[in-house]
Amino acid sequence: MVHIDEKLEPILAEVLRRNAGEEEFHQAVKEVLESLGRVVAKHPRYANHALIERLCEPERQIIFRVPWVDDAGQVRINRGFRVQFNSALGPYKGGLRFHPSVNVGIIKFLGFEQTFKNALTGMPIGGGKGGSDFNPRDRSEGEIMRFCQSFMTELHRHLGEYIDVPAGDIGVGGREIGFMFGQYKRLTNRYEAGVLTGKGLVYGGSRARTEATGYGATYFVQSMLATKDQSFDGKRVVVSGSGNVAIYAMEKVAEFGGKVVACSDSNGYVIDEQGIDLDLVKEIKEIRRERIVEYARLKGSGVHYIKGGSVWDVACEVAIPSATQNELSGNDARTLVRNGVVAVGEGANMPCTPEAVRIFREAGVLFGPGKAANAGGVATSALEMQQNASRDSWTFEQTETRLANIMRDIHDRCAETASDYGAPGDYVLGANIASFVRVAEAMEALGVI
Ligand code: NDP
Ligand code: 2IT
Repeated sequence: MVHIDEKLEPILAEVLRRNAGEEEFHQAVKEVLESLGRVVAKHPRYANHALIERLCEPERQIIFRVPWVDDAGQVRINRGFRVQFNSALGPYKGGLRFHPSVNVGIIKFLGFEQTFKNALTGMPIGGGKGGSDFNPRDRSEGEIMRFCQSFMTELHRHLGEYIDVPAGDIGVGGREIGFMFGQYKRLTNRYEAGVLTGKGLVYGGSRARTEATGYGATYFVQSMLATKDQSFDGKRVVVSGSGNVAIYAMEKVAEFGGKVVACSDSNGYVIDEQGIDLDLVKEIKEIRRERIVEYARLKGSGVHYIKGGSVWDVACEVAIPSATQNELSGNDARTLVRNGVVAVGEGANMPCTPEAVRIFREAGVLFGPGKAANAGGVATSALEMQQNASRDSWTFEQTETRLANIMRDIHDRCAETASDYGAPGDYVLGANIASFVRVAEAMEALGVI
């Protein structure tokens, strides 16, 4: 059960009442409020001027119609969203998700989490998130382009390098960012590179942005393991998903000497005891855009494909859930603990259910929450904005070194904050408090707005 300080209970009650039915948003707010009792006890002024209430209410929510024409000439309608959550620290910043499950509650939860995540990076970026219930699966490139153009035709009036800077998320990668940047440029007649991140290298993108979230999550887990004098070397690792975050987490784990034995997509998972062949996953997912079952078909003997089921049934010492919210249940957590998991780093946003998180914490498993562990993506987006602003372009090594330092700083700040507040090793508490204090200080300074 979630325990909320009695001073904060009315705030949660109001969030539940005002955002009825938005379960993921409720879940994200509850988890943060659960951590804030200790802050308000130490610094009562943070409860003044309805600061926490304001932090739970998005500054602006935009919902719009996205009409487009499919290859058969039929008109289709989707719904577009952008939730501009908090701009105390900088322009709204956060990804766009294209997935049939998208609704305003999911975008709100992601925007709320993003506000804290972005604060943890120490960079001047506020929090926002957007997307659409458009399903890109099995759509032709022409359909994807027309959808992106229609989506941006409405969204562009709400964006700008000093206003709101989107990037990718589930279903939105380099190809989609390119189509959206092209349409933004055409509509505004401005080559405003800093309006989107995750761009291709030839038109203002940053080296290492594609790799950044997965690499960053792996750096974060490496830092957690180091606190117990452990490393990835020789460890069995399971990564869920096989998209952008999963692929580059697997790449860095292998570089650090770990062995990734399983990964998945929404249809099933593959187990390869030889270690997942990453070139093949990249070929299947980034080039052919096919299902992970192809991995088993192409590799043949020695690889198992399990349709449906849970990838968390595969025994491992490190788990990096990198698919989607609530993909790792309490039962999955029990299985992982029974199988000897020592560290879990959330590559995705809120992939572990509250029950799973409780089980990991009670079992003493090192647990890196998404807003800390996956912050490397947005941090590198902020580095992309820096390069765009200075009309510069850094080397891969330079950018990755900055990323590695940022991840180490985030890890250390979460760990120190947890210790300062009497809960050493509790990265959930550390991440929530460290990020809250940064946003709260800025909001306090800016007055009641
Ligand atoms: P991609 O679209 O590249 O990949 C998503 C992967 O997760 C795919 O393998 C997909 O399988 C699987 N997946 C998605 N939805 C579901 C679902 N409902 N059930 C089971 N599997 C699912 O997205 P990303 O890798 O960019 O994002 C993954 C996670 O990481 C998300 O939670 C995102 O918010 C988070 N994140 C992303 C960042 C980024 O920079 N891209 C930064 C920080 C966090 P399938 O193809 O079958 O749908
Ligand atoms: O969840 C996330 O942090 C992202 N999807 C990346 C956001 C960004 O602006 O790079």
